[in-house]
Amino acid sequence: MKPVRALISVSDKTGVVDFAKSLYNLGIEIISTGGTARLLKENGVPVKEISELTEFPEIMEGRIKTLHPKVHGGILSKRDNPEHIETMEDLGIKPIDIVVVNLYPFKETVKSEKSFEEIIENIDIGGPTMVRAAAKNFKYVTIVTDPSDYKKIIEELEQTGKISLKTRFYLAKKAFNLTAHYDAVITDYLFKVNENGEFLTEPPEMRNPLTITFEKVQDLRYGENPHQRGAFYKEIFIDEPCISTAKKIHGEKELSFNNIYDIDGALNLVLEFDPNKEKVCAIIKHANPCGIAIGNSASDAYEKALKVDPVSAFGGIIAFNCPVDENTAKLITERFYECIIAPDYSEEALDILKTKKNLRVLKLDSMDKLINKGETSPFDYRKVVGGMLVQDRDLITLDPEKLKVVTEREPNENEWEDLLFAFKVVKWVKSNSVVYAKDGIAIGIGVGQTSRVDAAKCAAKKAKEMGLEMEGCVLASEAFFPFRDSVDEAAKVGVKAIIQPGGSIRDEEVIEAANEHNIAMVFTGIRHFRH
Ligand code: 93A
Repeated sequence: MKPVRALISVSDKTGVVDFAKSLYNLGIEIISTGGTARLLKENGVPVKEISELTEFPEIMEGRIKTLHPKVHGGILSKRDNPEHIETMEDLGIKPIDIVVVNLYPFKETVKSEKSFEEIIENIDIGGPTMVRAAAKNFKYVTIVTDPSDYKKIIEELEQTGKISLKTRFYLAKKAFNLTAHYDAVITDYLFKVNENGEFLTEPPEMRNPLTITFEKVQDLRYGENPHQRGAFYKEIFIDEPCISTAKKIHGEKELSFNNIYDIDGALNLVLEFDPNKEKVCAIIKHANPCGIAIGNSASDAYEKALKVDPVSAFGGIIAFNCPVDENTAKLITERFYECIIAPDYSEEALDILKTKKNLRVLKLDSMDKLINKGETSPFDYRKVVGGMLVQDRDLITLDPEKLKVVTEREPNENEWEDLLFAFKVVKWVKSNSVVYAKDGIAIGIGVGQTSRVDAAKCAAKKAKEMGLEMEGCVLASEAFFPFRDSVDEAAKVGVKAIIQPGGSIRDEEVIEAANEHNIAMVFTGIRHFRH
């Protein structure tokens, strides 16, 4: 059927004037609400005000504009149902064939930090009601919610004089997608604030369904492998320093699925360290560090991190918790890396990094949030086939007061520093993991082994191969030692202090081993499995 009447009510007014003009030129009557009607009239499009159709004024500051049986009857009626036709004739309801609506900008209002009252006012009621009604009645009605569809609609009308059922069904699906997402965003926000609109400091409830909303940032060339599709979504209300808040300031190639995953691993790691206290550089491969060190400058930290495993560093991701200067940039461009991420770059550093066409340079925008411990993404999701595991993120940090020395020997001051550094590092290494550290450098990193003792052996083997001096180093283990074997291995390579959660049924045997080797051992009481 040829459409005769369109109702246009849009907050995002992009392209609406041309669209309405074209509809009008095709002989379609235009009905519109306050602001939309005004804009169309100003641009010479003949428009009927909604109040003319409803014979009822827009009231309560526009809260009630289209919530009227003459609007909803016009949208929801079955055009071939005699009873509906009779009701329409009796009550003077006119059919509305095309509904063009997009909603109050709720998300944008939250993000622009407006008052709570204004945010609540931007919960659209009349808009979603029309969108859902029109989408439900797709058999007869066309619902247009996305300005990027305007062109397609006009083309179809010009070519065929009507909108096909196929197009109407496609648009109806988009419409329900919009209202479902819109309500999810409102729910996400409301569960993050209290009744006065202040953000909660605790993570929200794990509700069913989950109330966290995401929006697509970009489609990716492919997923983890070329035969898998991939896309990157960001959480809508999160602003902490993370890959989704980082800005790419150089690099021709798009970030890949694996790049984004690795950058996330890198960030988790370097953001453990307060940039006001220590400068840290981490080099990441397959989401695990192959080098990390504290330095007295960015370049010092980088050079020390690189020493740990320059072979694995090839094609890796480098992350800093501090600004990158010219000297550091020079050193970095001597080798091949995929991406670099840091809170800032000096102008000179950026010029140097830009000479590498394919090096993606990312800048973290919200380091202040880290320092102030601002809004954080509450959950960690792990997909399993047919379901999803959800847990709180592992954001716990060590309380130095609660650390317990369980051996005869106490760590000395340097060892303490290395122990705390190593335990922060091991937290972000895939389990089973063991990290050896000396003078602020993770000299041996044992990654993702199926036994702890193998993690200890691998890390030591690598450190030796790289010619790194292990005598006097410390060891961190992300979970307890089930047996004394790892302690015996540690003793062989010159470990003088160990940090681990404790809590094994064989803790006594493990402590005895440490005492035998005159190794100091600290229990943290906190485990950091990372699968
Ligand atoms: O305040 S509402 O919830 N009540 C309504 O009856 C209503 N009808 C349309 N919001 C309502 N709308 C929304 O107004 C639309 O969804 C659209 O986003 C906006 C367009 O208003 P205007 O034409 O005055 O700019």
